[in-house]
Amino acid sequence: MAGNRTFTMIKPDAVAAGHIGAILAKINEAGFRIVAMKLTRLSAEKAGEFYAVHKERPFYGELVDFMSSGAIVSAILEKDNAVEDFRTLIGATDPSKAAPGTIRALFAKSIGENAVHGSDSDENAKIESDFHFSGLERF
Ligand code: 3AN
Repeated sequence: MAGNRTFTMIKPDAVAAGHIGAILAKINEAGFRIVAMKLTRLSAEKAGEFYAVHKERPFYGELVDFMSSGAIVSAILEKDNAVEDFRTLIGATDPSKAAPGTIRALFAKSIGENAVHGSDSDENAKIESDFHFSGLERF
């Protein structure tokens, strides 16, 4: 059975461009409830740990530099079928291939600076949520 929580980050490009409010509005309109949320910044070390699964990919260094380059919004979101439905809402990794109206089609600059993160499985949603939030920060 699909889980009902996913984890997201509004990435430094979208925060710097002033898109936090518009992206949160899309998330709420799509029926997600915000369980936890904060404005924060990842150190290079923490960004490297978060994206450790991509360590062997050629873009790993660029990804870590970018994700630690400025403030992000991290959040846990709740809805039936959360992981899959949120990935549909954000669109393809490459914004030029993202469906019209998706968050990445609307707000992302490039495949590297693509506005938002969304967990790719229930297992990773739990790991990523636990990386960013304690139990006391969830409502
Ligand atoms: P998604 O975020 O859609 O799950 P992944 O897991 O393939 O995509 O990639 C994780 C992150 O790595 C992406 N959100 C993006 O920021 C970055 N990334 C993926 N592919 C590239 C690439 N070819 N060049 C630069 N950065 C990339």
